[in-house]
Amino acid sequence: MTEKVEHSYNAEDIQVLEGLEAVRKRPGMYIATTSEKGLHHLVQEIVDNAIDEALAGFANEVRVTILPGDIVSVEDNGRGMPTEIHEKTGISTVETIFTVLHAGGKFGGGAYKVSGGLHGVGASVVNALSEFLEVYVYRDGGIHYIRFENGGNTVKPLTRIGECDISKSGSKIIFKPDPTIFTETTVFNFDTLRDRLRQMAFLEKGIKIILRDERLQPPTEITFHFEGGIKEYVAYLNKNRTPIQKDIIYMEGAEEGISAEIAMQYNNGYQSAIYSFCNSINTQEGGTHEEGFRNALTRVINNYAKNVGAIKNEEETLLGEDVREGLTAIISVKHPDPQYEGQTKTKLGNSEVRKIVSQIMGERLERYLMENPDEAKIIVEKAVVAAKARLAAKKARELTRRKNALEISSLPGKLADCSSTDASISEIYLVEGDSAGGSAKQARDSKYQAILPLRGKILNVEKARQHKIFDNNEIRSMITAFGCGILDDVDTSKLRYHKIIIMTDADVDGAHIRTLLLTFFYRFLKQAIDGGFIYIAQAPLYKVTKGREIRYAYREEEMDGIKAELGDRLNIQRYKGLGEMDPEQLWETTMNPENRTLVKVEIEDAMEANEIFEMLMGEEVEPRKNYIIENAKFVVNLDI
Ligand code: 28F
Repeated sequence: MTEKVEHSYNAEDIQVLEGLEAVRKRPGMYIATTSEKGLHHLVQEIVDNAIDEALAGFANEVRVTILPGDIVSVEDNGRGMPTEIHEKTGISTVETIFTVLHAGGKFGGGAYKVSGGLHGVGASVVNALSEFLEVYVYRDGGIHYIRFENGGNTVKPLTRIGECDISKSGSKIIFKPDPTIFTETTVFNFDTLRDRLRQMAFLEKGIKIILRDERLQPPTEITFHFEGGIKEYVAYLNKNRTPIQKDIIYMEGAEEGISAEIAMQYNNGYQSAIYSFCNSINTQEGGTHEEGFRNALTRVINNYAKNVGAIKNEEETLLGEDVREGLTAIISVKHPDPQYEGQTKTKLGNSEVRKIVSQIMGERLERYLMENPDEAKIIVEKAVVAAKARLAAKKARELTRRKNALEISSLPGKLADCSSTDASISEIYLVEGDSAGGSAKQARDSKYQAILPLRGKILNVEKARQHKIFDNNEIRSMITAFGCGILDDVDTSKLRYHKIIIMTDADVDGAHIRTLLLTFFYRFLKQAIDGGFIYIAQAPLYKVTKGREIRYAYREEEMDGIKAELGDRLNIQRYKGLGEMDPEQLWETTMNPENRTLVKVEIEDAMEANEIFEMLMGEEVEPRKNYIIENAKFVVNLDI
């Protein structure tokens, strides 16, 4: 129950209440979703305001604390929000910031507002979507406090509630997201907050960010503080890789109020991990800063390679993919008025940035190569070897194409195709092993279900140069069967099946094959993942029978329920592999669209996916071992 607050409501105030009411009515207009991702966006918004106070030069520490009861607290040691009362409205600045949409705006001093995932919806949206929100301002030796409830209703105007040391200043916000809005979950995920806060600390060098979790005793606390900024970020990313350069190349510059900094270091792998940011937003879809970076990198390394005679003719010119092989890089730009484009608004569109980044790179990288001939030699040699491998594979491919030029580009022999040519209803099952493949061919509905049996292990493309894959029959069969090309030439409108379903045994080998396939899709057919065409079939783990009653369990945790339902004296069969099921059962449990469960493969965070594939499938054993040890506790019933 909120006590009636006595002060005059004028037209502007009415607009204020409508503002927050509108947010509660259509939260999706202000934060992309009210799912777990949207829940964490709220924290992001408040943290961004604290980071902005640091970027303005008045704070150097941000503390985020997760409290019991799905409550979070964010505080900074900045100036503390202004506490004066607006003489006209009788409303304090603080109350305005939290009750008027987009009232936060840019702070003085020309600092950039880092905007959260949704580009700075502001503190008032967080308030509108919170069951309660409290603000403590430490300023001028006083502690000022205001509390809002049920989506931003002021319970008590800003009041001076106590004294603090004159030297202490800052803002602290405590809020509890509203469970009637965040119906999926209101539980904060420590790892999600940790990863984003670590990233912010790398991107905003010098700011100390502390994350504390008080939900369990003893509390856990982690501090991020990187004076080296994005140089330390590259070192952190390369800890899962083997650097081939002793130092990390760092370049920075600014022009027309736009600043850019780049850090890069080559490793001995074949994958590139190039991540770009604008005002601390991870521009996953790239944009003009990444284009400027790529253009300059290719230009500068080609020029240097020609000058030192590492490449002698046009044909040996290095392509972008050659100079990006094994490169880890962070590109971070600050822009006062960023334009975001793309499907998820994470592609930077400002055209002037391309030239600025390209110029900074052009000058600084060229100078670095001239001043560090040993490092330059390593970099150029790696690119030249990559180019030679590419050319050799191209010739090999042309040869194979010329050899069977007389044959039509035949579909792989092992493919049991479906009769329908309508891709939108057609499915292809990638089945592990010939026995399961055989039973899948019998089980399927051949009108729209094709089967491609895969023999043995698929090549681990993570550890191979792109062109190596053409030597692998399994991969070639899949590429031919899908019909949509690979890498940059993928055209999903040519995809012959709109469902590519991975169906492997529910054992360790099956999991390995599935991971190898996912690595192939991620590295060579990412558009098929982004387009939602890749699925994983869910085969049952157990068949439970009692008399004529049959139940299938797809996960361990379903067994208790089934046992409770059927009682004791049950016959329980543990399926070791798909081959143990007869075609009838395989159809009923795993392939029949009426009963089957398919898991769609989706990539929520491109950067996280890239790092996970590198760690799971890449050269380095140590990171994989650590990951397994760290996560072994989550593995249930591992049958070796
Ligand atoms: C826990 C989250 O939100 N910190 C903030 C400040 C400081 C000032 C400020 C904020 C209204 C529109 C200017 C103080 N003194 N942490 C935070 N710290 N907002 S939010 O001003 C907001 C004004 O823009 C501040 C002098 N100038 C600005």
